[in-house]
Amino acid sequence: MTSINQILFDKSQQLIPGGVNSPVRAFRSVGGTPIFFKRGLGSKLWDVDGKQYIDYINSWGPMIVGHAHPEVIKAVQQVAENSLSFGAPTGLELEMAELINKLVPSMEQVRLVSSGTEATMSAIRVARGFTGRNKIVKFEGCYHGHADALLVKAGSGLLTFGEPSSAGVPAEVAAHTLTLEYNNTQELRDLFGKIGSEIACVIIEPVVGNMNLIVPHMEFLKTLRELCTQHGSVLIFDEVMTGFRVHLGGAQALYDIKPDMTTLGKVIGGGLPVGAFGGRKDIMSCLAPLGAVYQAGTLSGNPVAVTAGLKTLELIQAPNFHDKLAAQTKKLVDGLKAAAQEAGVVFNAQHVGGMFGLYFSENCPSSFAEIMQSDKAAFNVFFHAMLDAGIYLGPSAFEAGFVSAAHTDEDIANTVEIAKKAFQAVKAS
Ligand code: HOZ
Repeated sequence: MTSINQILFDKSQQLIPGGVNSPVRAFRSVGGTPIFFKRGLGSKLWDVDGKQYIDYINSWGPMIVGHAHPEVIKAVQQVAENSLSFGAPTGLELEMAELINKLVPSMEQVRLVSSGTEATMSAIRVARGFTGRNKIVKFEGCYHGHADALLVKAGSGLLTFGEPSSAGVPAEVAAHTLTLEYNNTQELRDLFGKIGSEIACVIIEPVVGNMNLIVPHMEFLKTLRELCTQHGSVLIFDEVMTGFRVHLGGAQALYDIKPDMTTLGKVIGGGLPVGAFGGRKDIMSCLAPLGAVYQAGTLSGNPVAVTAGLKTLELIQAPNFHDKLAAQTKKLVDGLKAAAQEAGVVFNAQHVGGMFGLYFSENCPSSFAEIMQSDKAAFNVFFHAMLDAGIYLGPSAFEAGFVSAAHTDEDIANTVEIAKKAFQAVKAS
């Protein structure tokens, strides 16, 4: 009998390009049919056919306290009764700005938007307006949303399809985007040495989560900070993924490096659409209505979305929240490494806080070139063996994974048990 899932996917493909509203969901890299979900609770998801999964995507990061957390749901229900949107200021937005400033003090001023893409696109416009320069620098394999200027040698869904740059972006627009290798300090020095005075900004994922998980070298991050300061370029940390996840204060707190601007998304909305960008007051003052850089949004600071974010941020300020999250993620990573070793499969894994990377390679990669050398075919066998047994991982060898506070010891132990069989399937493939 055809499953409800298959019926929905077949119909969706008639009306929605590829049957999905975001390409990373399409399973194109791993093959097979994307799972259509109906319900989530804590660490678990249930698909439309009633099958249960342990979720390691967590909506790509936002569900850090688990699905349908009762306090988040209650707060959203209560605020929704006062209207879903005003298109005018609310006290909730101020509360959010104060909280962001408290948790991420480099964000002296902040503006709320509705997605990570909006946040990065707007931050770049502000950086260009502030410096009066056009050139921007990004790193190969980093993904900063789908604004034209940023879809150059990008990660995430573009990597899944082996096309790191997008059609539809005029060459003239892409020409202002310069791309360097992640963790390559010499390339950075060389570029700044040549054209430092022309660089408006450098945007970076301080821990990369869009070409699997890549950890920064400290020397690389420190040099980046120094060069931006020397040359008057704005350093933008894209903490859409890492913000409130790798540490309460984001990667900038974890590594003690202060960017000029920061972009946020995912956790800040607790599962509803919220993004934010902010930073030094002198830079943010360039924004309309104070300055000449225009940026706007009908639903920016939406009261329901902001409430979900505020409640989530309240919950993650509980004592030792991030230590526990990191410890649980470590258990998963260590368990998977041991299971792979037992099965004799070439595999490695690592985590930063509640984010993890799984690699079918000897070492943990530190650049785009290295991650491209990992064994994608082995990942695909592993992915499907895990999925069949009810473990929901990112459907691509180039995505990071996410653990939530709702993942129990039992969840981790079950996952590792299932992985033992999945690694055997890899070995036999
Ligand atoms: N960028 C996220 C994963 N790498 C998820 C957002 C999306 O593209 O759907």
